Amino acid sequence: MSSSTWGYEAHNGPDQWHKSYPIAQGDYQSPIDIKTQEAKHDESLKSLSINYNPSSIKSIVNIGHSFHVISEDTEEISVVKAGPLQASYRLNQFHFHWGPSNDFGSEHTVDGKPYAAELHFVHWNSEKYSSFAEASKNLDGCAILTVFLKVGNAHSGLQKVVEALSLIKTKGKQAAFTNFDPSTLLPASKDYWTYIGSLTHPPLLECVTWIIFREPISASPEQLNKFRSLLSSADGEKESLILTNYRPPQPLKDRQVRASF
Ligand code: B30
Ligand code: ZN
Repeated sequence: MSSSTWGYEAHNGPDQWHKSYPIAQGDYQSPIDIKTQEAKHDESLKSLSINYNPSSIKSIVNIGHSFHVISEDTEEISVVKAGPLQASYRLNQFHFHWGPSNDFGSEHTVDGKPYAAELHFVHWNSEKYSSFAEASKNLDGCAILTVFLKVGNAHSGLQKVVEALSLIKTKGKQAAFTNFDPSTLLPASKDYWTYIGSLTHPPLLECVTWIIFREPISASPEQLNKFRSLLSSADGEKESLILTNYRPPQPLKDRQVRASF
């Protein structure tokens, strides 16, 4: 399997990735199942400082296995710091993971239970490194804020994202997506679990401080269904839908999940 052909199907999916990316079987892989009774409350965990700036959000792009909403490094940056973090981490993009139905599709699970989908706000340590690519080669390089999506009422912030999907139906398509406030997608409670892990798809680098909000946000079945209307094929190619793009939980090994609450 060459680096450009990994995916989420049986022949190139998560169970095959280790052949091209041996780190897939490493000691710090993500996602994991969060066993709530084994997570240890840590008094020293501070509350998070999230400073998202709507003017840092610039575009939305179909990358074939998912779509990204891109935050650009201008003078108006979006950052997260404090909590378990020792530096300020800059927002690079956010994206979602989903499954073939709304019954499952999250990457992390809680006490063995999946959510319908999972949102990742991807940040990199801009105090120590000069790009996401450089940061991702280091254990303290990345911080990913994670929000679970459960089936329920439609979400007004998510609706703006969902409505933009019709502009990027095929792989490689990009559209302007501006003046969106990412913090509208955060839950009310900022209680979180945290642990050290990896990017959840190739290159699977072990660079991530994961920060996972306990409280999910709601999304309607119609909003979730729209994720599965995107195509993994480019214009002019045989049409194929992005029906699933989650990696299942990996062994916790010698790691501890800490809780802020
Ligand atoms: S995740 O949040 O752990 N699912 C990457 C970033 C975040 C995650 C997984 C992977 C990543 O950066 N991968 C390598 C480069 N990317 C470009 C990118 O900007 O972010 C290529 C890609 O997907 O195919 Cu994502
Ligand atoms: Zn992700």
